[in-house]
Amino acid sequence: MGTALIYDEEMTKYKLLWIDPACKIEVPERLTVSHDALIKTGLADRCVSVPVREATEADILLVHSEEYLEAVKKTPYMTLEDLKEFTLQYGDVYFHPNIYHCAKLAAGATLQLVDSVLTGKVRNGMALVRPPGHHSLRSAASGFCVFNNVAIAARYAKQKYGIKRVLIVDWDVHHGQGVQYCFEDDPSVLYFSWHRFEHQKFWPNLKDSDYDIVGKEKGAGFNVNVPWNKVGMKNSDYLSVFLHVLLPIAYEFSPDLVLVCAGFDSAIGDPEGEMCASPDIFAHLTHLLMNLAGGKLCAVLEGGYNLTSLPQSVCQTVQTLLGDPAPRPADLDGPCTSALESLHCVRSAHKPYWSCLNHAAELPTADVSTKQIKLAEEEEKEEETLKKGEEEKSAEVEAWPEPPKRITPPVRTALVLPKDVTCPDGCKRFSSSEDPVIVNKLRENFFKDSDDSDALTTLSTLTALVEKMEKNEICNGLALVRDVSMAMKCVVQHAATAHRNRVLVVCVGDAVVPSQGTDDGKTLLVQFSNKESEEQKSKYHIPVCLKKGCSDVSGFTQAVLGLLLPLGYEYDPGLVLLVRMPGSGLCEGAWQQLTGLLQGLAQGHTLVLMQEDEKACVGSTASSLLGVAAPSLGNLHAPLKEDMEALERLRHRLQADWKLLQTTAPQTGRGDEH
Ligand code: Q9C
Ligand code: ZN
Repeated sequence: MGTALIYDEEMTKYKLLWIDPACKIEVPERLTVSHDALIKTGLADRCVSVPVREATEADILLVHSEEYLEAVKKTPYMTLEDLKEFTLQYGDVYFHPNIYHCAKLAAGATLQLVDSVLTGKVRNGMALVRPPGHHSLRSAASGFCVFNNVAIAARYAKQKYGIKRVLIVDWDVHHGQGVQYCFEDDPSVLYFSWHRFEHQKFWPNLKDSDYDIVGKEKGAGFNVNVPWNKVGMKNSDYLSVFLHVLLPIAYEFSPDLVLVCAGFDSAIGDPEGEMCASPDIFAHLTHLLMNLAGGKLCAVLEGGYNLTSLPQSVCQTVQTLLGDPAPRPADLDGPCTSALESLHCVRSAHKPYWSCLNHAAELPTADVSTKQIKLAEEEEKEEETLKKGEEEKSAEVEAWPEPPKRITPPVRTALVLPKDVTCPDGCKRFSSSEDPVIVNKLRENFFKDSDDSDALTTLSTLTALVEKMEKNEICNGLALVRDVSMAMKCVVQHAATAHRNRVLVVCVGDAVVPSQGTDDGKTLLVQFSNKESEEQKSKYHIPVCLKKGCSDVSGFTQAVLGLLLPLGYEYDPGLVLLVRMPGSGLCEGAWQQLTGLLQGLAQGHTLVLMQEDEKACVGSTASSLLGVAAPSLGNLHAPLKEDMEALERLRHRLQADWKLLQTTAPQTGRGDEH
C-alpha cells in the first residue's frame, strides 16, 4: 500500500502585501521548494498523487464558529486597507484576497488525505499546504493560520469513519494552542506538542503552553505539552522526548489514527525555532510513529521557514512514509540539562494519568519546574544576547551538511529457510555458494569434533547474508535455524572480526548468551527474560528481567520504548541481530512491533534468527521486515508495578553509561534546594 502526496500550486497564490516583520517569513516559496525537492529526488513519483478539494462549510464548522467563517468569507472582496484593518484584530497573521480560497484548499487537502488513508486507498501520506492551521482558534486567525486543518481532520475522522481515538503529534516548534483548546476536555483526541517556550517569553507567550497543562475534566491527561526553555535543542533532545514521553503514552493510548502537525521550523537553520536538530531526525520521528494505529499516519505541513532545511526535512519525512529505511541517526550524545528538566517535569505532571509513567520520578520539592527556575539568570543572559547584535546572531547558525542520499538496497528482505518452508511474497530466498574460507573457519570454530554438514551450510549461508547486508546489497533478513544459540554465536563472532560493524543483539527469551566478545563494545547485548539475573557484567551486556518474561505485552512494550530503543539509538549499531528464543512467550503483535521499531536502527539492517519449529511466525515477521506496519496492540492493561519499578531502577543504574536513558536532570546544587 502506498503513500499519498497532496499538493496544489494554487496554495502558493497568496502572499504578504504590506510590510510586517513578524509575517515576512511566511512565503509562497515554502511550498514550491518543498514540492520541487520531492520531484527532484524522485520521491513525488513514488507517491500516489491525490487532488485537493475545498473544505465545505460543514467541514470548517466542525471547529470554527459561524461568525468567524462569515468574517473570513468576506476577505476576498476587501480592499488592501480593509484587509490590513481586518488583520489587526488577530496576532501574527496576514490576509490576502486569495487566502480564504487557499485556506479552504488547505483544510480540504487534509481531509482528502484522511479519506485516502481511512478508505485504505493508501497506507499513509503527506499534505503540503498553506496556510498552516494549528494556531487558529474557534473564532480567530493566529500565527499565519486561518482554519485549523488538523483539528478539523480529527473531528472529521471521528464523525465520518467512527474513529475512536486520534493521536495528534505536533512537532512544529510552536505550540499549537488552537489544537489544544479544541480538544482540551476531549479524551478521544490526545494532543502532544513540543514547543519553544523559554519560560513563556516566546510567542504565543501563554501559560497554557507549559507542562502542567494536561487537559481538563474527562480530557485530563490527554494534553501533553513539552516546553523547550532554551533554544539550540538537538537530535538527542527530540529523540529523548519521543522515547520517554510521547511513545510510552501513545502506545498506552492506542490510537486508531495518527495526525502529525508537521512543522519543520523545529529543524536547524530555522529563524523562528533556532533549534539545532538535523533534517534527518524527521526520518526517525516519522518511523517511530509508523507502527501506531496500524500505520495510518497523515502528516500535514505547518511551519518551516528556512528554505534549505524545510525541503530537506520534508523529503526525509516522505521518504520514510514510503518505507525506505531511515539513515543512521547523527550525534546522539544525550539530552541537554534544560531538555531533561522539561522531560522530568512533563513525566511527573502526567504520572496520575498514564500507567507507563506511574513510577516516574516526582517533581523535586524545590520545583525544578522550569517555571520560576533561574528566571533572574535568564534575564541576565538576555541582556548579553541583545548586546550581540543581529549579524553575529545569524552567523551563529553553522551550516549543516545536506542529508546523504538514502540508498535502498536492491533486495529488501532475504530469507534463509529449510526447503520445505515456502518463501513469503515479496521476499527473496537466500542461498549462497559456499566460500571455502568461511566454511573452514566455521568448521574450526563450531564443529571441531562433530560433522553436521547441514548446520555448517546454514551458518555459512548466514555469514554470507551478513556480508551482503554490510555491503548494503540486502537490507534485512530472516533465518530459521535448528540451533538459535549457535547461529547467534556465529553471527556475533563474525561481526566482531569484521570490525567496522557494531552489532546490537536483542535476545527475546532465555538463551545461553555468548560470553566472549560482549565487553569490548563491538556488540551490545540486551536480553529480555523472566530470569532474575546476576549483576550485569558489563556496560555492553544488559539483562532485562520482566516478571512474566515477554508474555506481558504492556511491560514488554514499555521496556522496548524506554530502555531498548534509547540504548540502541545511542549505540548506533551497523547491524541489529534479533534473536527469538523458543518459548519466549512473546505474542505475535508485540513481536511485530519490536521488529518494526528496531528497523529505525542500522539503516534497517536487521537479521532475525528463529528456531526451525517456529515456521508459523515466518509470514508475520517477514511482513514486518518488508516494512508493513505492525497491527495495533489495542487496549493494553497496566504493566506490572514490579516491572515498571525495575525498569526505572535499571535505567537509573545505566544512565551514567548511556545518556539517552536519562529522564531527570542531574542535581545541580543551585543552592535553592534548602
Ligand atoms: N519571533 C507557524 O509556524 N510569530 N506559525 C512569532 C516571534 C508567529 C508561526 C514572532 C509565528 C507563527 C505555523
Ligand atoms: Zn511553527
